[in-house]
Amino acid sequence: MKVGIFDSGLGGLTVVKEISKLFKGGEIFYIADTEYAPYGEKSKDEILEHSLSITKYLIKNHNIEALIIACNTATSAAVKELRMEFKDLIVIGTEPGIKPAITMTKSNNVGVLATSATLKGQKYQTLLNDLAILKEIRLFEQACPGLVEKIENGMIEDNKTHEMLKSWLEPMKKSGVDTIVLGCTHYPLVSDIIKDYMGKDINLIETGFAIAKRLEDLSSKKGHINEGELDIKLYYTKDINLNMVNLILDKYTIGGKIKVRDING
Ligand code: DGN
Repeated sequence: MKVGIFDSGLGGLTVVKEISKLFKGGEIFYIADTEYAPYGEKSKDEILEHSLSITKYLIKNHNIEALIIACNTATSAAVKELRMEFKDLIVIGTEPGIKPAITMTKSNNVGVLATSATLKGQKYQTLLNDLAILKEIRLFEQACPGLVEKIENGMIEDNKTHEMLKSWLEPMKKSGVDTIVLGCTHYPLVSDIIKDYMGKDINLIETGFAIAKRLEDLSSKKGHINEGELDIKLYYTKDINLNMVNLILDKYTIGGKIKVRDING
């Protein structure tokens, strides 16, 4: 099966890592939309426009049967519209990991780190309204402006990045938060810093596993034979920090062959 995946940049590779554990023998076309990154502070309409054009490109040029929106921000802005527009396509979005966080927390204090667009988005707000149980949970929502840019620029170990994270996490630490939702697919790339500051017992909820499981289930229903090597092609729309790509590939064992290329080249 041919599967398209997109994110504003490299964050979606944290999702590909999980997919490569469960989904075998398919072809993955990953678009890192670096020309328009970051999505986090853009309007819903702008994000929707980019999401539509990437999906059209993936269908026309790569004949994809499934699309994964490996980005919380784009899921929030566009998943409904993409499902309506491309009815024959399997469309899998990134769900905020609030439900698993509620199951895991013992202190009932849960942190959510995400982009401003995700936190303001209707999808996230509706989820909170639906979860009446949240009345017993203290939620610490924190937008992280600038963090995606730091990660994309390979500045994870920069002092400023540590300082930013520390200032966002401090109120959570003081209030006994024991579970944090990483509500942006880039953030697992800074999970070591978060653990250093919050302590090794902190529960960090990533969203990649749930996506991988959904792809495994839906693709098998479509007759996909789940065996053999995974073939991954990563296309970037403007430029990409190759050091960062290599760092991610070194840190994570992504099963399969990966080729990185310019979408126009
Ligand atoms: N990885 C994207 C997400 O999950 O929201 C980052 C969005 C952005 O570009 N800021």
